[in-house]
Amino acid sequence: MSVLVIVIYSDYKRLLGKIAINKNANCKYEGVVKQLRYELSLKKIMNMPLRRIAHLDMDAFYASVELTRYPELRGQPVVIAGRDEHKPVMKSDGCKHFFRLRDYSGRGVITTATYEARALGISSAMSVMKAAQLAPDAFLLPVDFDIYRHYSRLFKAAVTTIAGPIEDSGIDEIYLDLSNLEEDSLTLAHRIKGAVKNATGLTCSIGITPNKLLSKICSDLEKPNGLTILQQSDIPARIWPLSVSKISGIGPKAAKKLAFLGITTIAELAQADIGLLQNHFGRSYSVWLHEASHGIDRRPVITHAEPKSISRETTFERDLHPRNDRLALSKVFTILCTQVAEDLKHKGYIGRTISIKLRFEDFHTITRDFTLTTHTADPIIIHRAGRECLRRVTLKKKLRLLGIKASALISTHSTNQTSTCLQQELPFTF
Ligand code: DCP
Ligand code: MG
Repeated sequence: MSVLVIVIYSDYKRLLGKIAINKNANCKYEGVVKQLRYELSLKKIMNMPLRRIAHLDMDAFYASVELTRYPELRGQPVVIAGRDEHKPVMKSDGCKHFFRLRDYSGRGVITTATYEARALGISSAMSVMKAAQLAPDAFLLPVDFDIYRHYSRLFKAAVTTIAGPIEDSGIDEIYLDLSNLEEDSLTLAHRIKGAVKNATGLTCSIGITPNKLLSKICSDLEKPNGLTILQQSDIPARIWPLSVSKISGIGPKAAKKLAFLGITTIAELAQADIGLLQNHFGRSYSVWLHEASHGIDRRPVITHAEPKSISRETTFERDLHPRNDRLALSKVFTILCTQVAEDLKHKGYIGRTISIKLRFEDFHTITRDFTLTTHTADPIIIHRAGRECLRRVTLKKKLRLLGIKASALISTHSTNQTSTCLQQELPFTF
């Protein structure tokens, strides 16, 4: 056995091939093969500089923000999903009346829920009506994006004071490259958590590992208020037992396809035959799947990413008919265009390609683009471009969703084009 190991270590890639050929003969060295595959992947990344990457994700973000203004709901099952009409009402005795899930009727979906509500089976993206069946007495609060954006800015600024520039990867999550900081990971994590708590009153969960892929998995392992610090060598024990769906980039469709191949855990994916994967997923995704399962991810933390597009969309309470509900539709269309224009101005961008997105009652979804001759953040020009897109769609079926997007963005800080394009009457290409 010891001789075998020496040989293997001298040329393990070739030997792995040989052992794999004998696989069907119930290879007695299966354990060694597994370990070697892992060693091989370790070797691949050993040539890379060792990094220390953190992923931070706020706990039950929208719900936790709401609890800062309604502290009397702490410890209760609370769901964030309602419309404005579900705002708490002040009663004559000075107490607030909160709505419950059983008061809701409509087609909305849940954005998030407190951990107490999750214990009752409620989760993000579940329909509110379904949640109401599970927990009719849970509290219901409407969504208020402005306050979530405010808290998002607060926690991101607080982290920056400790860890420097961040990669903004969503309203409640960021990546940090801690490689050049001197303090140990545990101390840094506690300082970051303290700064977030001071700035917002909220808790977050942090994963610290050699790369973004592993850190994203780890920030979720001990939620809420979690902290997971992991080395590459911890992968077999901590990562491999998890479901493949824990890997960001393996969505429900891919997970289902993998399950069909008998692969449900990351360990099974790590041991899967790459040829088999390629037959079902194509070459590049299979290589990525293989590397991801071995905890390999070379992506840098990008601290100055420019947004590719800015968009707004809305799902209607009931499906709207293009002709019979024309007034309501054009009102929503105007509001969306105005919101996109405001978002562009607020974030300091102007866009050149305007797109519409339509989802019909049968869930069929289409998009149409229109490219202007100059960049803009003007709601009227965005509206006209959007209407140009609409003219290219046959509108017969009822609509479920409408969206507007501005892309091909440039920053107004790097150009003085805004004033020029605002003066133009109709900057369309014909
Ligand atoms: N969100 C949403 N719709 C979804 C998922 C999330 O609107 N389907 C919103 C509400 C969440 C926020 O995005 O508060 C952040 O999403 P997360 O997935 O990080 O979920 P939470 O922060 O709510 O909970 P967790 O503690 O699991 O991170
Ligand atoms: Mg979160």
